[in-house]
Amino acid sequence: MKLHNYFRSSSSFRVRIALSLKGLDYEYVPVHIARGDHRTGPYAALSADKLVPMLEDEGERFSQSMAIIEYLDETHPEPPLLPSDPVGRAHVRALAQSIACEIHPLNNLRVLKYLVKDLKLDDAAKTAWYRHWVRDGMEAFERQLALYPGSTFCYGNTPTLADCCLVPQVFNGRRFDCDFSGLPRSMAAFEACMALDAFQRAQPSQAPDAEA
Ligand SMILES: N[C@@H](CCC(=O)N[C@@H](CS)C(=O)NCC(=O)O)C(=O)O
Repeated sequence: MKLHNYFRSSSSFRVRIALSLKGLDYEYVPVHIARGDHRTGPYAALSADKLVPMLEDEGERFSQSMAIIEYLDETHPEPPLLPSDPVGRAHVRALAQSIACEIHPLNNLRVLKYLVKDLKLDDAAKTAWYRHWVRDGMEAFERQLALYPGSTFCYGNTPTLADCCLVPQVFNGRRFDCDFSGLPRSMAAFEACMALDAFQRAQPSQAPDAEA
């Protein structure tokens, strides 16, 4: 398996967590998206959407982190990243999507670049935009967690797809000094994840292309 990804990319980090939780070996192929290598380099010819991550396995190329994680979960079922019952799966997917679909796309690299380059927002306005959508989305995430019984991780007592999304979002938000106060369930799940080796190994600072 080959994972085309970037150390700081939160979608990439989601997949690294899933691979790490499942103990799967893979070749790490760095794509420097901050430099634009995903749009112009050899990767652009490989990737239809010109986004990372992309997983190569069994002669196929898989895009979209959530689809990749579900593919890994189906092909390598242990430990499972989705509950065994349809109700649990729907809740976990909803939690994961509230980060992957409601927060992350608003703060993606190309969106931030568009705000600055085309709409002429200054750095302070761009950062305000970023922090606003992280805070707004995380408050919604916290309200959603409060609907479920107390648990160690986002949903239940083992990490799921929801935790694979939460942890990178917190890492990313911290780079922009986002406010994560008053989110007890979310942050307790984050801490529980970070107490596990699998999450530690997957974090950006441990990646082969990590930069200070
Ligand atoms: N929904 C996609 C998002 C992929 C994505 O946007 N990746 C970012 C890095 S986290 C990227 O490649 N950004 C490059 C850009 O915005 O030009 C997924 O979950 O994989």
